[in-house]
Amino acid sequence: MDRKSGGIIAVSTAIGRSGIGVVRFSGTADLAKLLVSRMTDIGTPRPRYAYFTAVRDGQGGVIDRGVVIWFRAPHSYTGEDVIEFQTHGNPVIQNTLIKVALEIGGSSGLRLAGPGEFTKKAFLNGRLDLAQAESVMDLINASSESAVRAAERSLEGTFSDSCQNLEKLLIDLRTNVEAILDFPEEEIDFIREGRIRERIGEIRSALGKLLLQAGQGSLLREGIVIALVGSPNVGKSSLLNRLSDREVAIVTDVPGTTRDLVENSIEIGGLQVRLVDTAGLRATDDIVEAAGIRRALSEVERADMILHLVAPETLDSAGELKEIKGRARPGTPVLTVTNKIDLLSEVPSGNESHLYISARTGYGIDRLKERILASVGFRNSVQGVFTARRRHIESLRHAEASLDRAADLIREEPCALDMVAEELRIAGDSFGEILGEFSSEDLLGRIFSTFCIGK
Ligand SMILES: Nc1nc2c(ncn2[C@@H]2O[C@H](COP(=O)(O)OP(=O)(O)OP(=O)(O)O)[C@@H](O)[C@H]2O)c(=O)[nH]1
Ligand SMILES: [Mg+2]
Repeated sequence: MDRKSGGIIAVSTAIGRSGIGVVRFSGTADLAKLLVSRMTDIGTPRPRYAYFTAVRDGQGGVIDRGVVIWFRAPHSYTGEDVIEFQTHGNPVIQNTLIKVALEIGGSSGLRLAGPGEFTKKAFLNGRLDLAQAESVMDLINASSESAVRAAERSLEGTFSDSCQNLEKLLIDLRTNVEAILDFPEEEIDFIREGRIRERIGEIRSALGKLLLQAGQGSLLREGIVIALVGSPNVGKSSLLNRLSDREVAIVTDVPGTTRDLVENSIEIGGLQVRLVDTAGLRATDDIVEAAGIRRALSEVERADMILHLVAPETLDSAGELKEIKGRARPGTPVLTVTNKIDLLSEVPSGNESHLYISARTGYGIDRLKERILASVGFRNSVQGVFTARRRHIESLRHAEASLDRAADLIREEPCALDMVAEELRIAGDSFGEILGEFSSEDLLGRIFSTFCIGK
């Protein structure tokens, strides 16, 4: 436990005026007792009892009246002694309360909490693993009901349990392989080798399922960014407006209307999508337009998906498409969309990577939405989705790659069992990284700095 600091304190509810506001303290039992005795009328409180009391300024004056609860270590959110001061939700009251607490406890090491510090303590004291700690913030930030449910499942430990299970299976298997290595005099028979191969296969397929769920969870949590790019006047801004159901961007028949990036967030079938409309791509001497085009191209590099818009009259769409694909991150889906199809007498049928729409009439828009979801692999129907982060997906992919190498190695003749064991170890470590069994201060810093203060 973090004994060096006496404790931390912060406002845990949203800053502003509200019916109730909570100031939370976490720290040593001594400091908790000191604060309760100087700042409340409770005397010696029973843990987890809600006391209605005056909250005092240390000189006997009353700051406010409210409910104070004391959670004794280790039965608290952080695993330390925690006090919740539930007063009226007024920043002046809360700041006064904190100022008084700091005056009383400052010499015992009480200080203001940093972002996510309560949750970091909970992690360091073993109340949560790292994946669960991350899901606390995901739960607070979730912007749809499915995202809330997914974050809740992660916090409950659904994701962590699966990771722990796979980690354990990998350790067991590696122990087996190492046992064979330790007794080289005993011939390795097919049966054992065949069994190892089988078990690698089993773990691999469980991991595949976990990756699918985690991928959905990560999409739910993070959403995607879609860039609308193409020549001037093809209807990029019109499509942005159509998908947004309102006039977000200016539309005119003057080529080069859009110059800056115009963004709007929408939801498609439960997926958060940030649409970015861009300046039409063309050679230009206009410095403002040229700056806009540079922004458009750098948006192509950032986007998770690109809609390459063309119009029936567009001449060189192949060259443009090549440039776009060259700039996009590898693996980014690029969908070509021919707009203004209402101008044609006959509508081509299109295929997986080429759709025909009319931003004006709305033709093909539903199909476009379906294609968007399919291209990024989003299926709202996957069961038991939990939130996951890119960091988790990366670790799972590492584990997957190691398992695939192990599966290849075991098929070779003669079989290098020591290398199989090593790949199994690497795969197992990937799960340890997700759960935070060994994590650098650096990683922890990065994770918790994105939290809000008071959580
Ligand atoms: N007939 C028809 N006209 C369209 C359609 N979509 C857009 N337009 C027209 O095409 C012109 C250009 O539309 P914009 O949405 O401004 O095109 P843009 O690609 O954003 O153009 P820039 O911002 O200049 O790059 C406008 O006059 C629109 O009304 C469509 O589906 N059918
Ligand atoms: Mg435009």
